[in-house]
Amino acid sequence: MVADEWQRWVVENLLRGVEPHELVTGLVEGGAPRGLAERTVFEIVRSPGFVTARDRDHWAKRLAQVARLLSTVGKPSPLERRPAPDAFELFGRYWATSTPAVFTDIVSRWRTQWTPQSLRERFGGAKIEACVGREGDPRPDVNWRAHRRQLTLAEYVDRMLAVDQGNDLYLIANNRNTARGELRALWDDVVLPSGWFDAQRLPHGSALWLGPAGTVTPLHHDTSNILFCQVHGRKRVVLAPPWTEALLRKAEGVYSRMDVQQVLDDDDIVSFDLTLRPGESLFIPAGWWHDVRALDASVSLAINAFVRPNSFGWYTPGGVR
Ligand SMILES: O=C(O)CCC(=O)C(=O)O
Repeated sequence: MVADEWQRWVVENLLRGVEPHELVTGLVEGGAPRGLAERTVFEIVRSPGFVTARDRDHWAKRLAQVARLLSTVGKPSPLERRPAPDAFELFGRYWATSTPAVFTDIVSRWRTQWTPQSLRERFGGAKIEACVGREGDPRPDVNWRAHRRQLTLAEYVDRMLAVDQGNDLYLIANNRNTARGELRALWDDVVLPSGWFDAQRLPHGSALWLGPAGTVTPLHHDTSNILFCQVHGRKRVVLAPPWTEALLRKAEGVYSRMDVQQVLDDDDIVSFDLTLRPGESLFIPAGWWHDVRALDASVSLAINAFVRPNSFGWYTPGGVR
């Protein structure tokens, strides 16, 4: 056999579809005696390892073609901003086609429009969990457990309002505050379109996001569809479809190591760059990549307790080894 790097060269070219006899010629031109070159290519082509790798490679290429087809044929038209559809249209037109959209009239139906101050007034004494000390950590969302602190909502809101701009403290989904008994009364305010959600599961199937201007949740995907309700302040959201190859290549866990600016600058990547204003709700289908930055002090409620089966925990392209 020739040196390892030449063997890899043979395998890579075979997988690209180059004919074995051309590879023999290539090895000979690279200095290998013809007999050795022929034996090397012949043994690689017949080896069980290569046969398995070729099968896997075919499968990956087929899936890559599906992704490419979706990226081109399935290029979404501009993101829709519209009043909330009925449940039939939500599930048929947006959910079933993995299409994000902004619904403009959901939060306005709530009995109270939450602000950080009004939450403090009503629930100031409630014990909550938040993440603090995030700025010293390059990956605070991955390492969120290390940043957990118990404090009262009043303490948290005071700290948050003392900050003009920053990503140091943030009350995030993983803090799981919506199911806390002391905050249960929040649910009395929330009025949702009929037939979309299972009311029983709302407290556990939702997440309160509360933080100053400047919080950043980097590019990631969820493993369920969510309705992201922006209650107070604005957030900038960049969205890209699950089948975006460049993001998939850099997937790690539920995150992608690709920089959001690169996504926006790359003309081959379909993306939406939107400002979610107070009162607007963004439907984010499972798997859609999103990067979220608060432009103002912000209160958001993300809900995934839909009436349809909505748990796709198996969807972890960034976990594939
Ligand atoms: O608001 C944020 O910072 C992030 C929200 C988000 O990414 C989510 O709910 O999945």
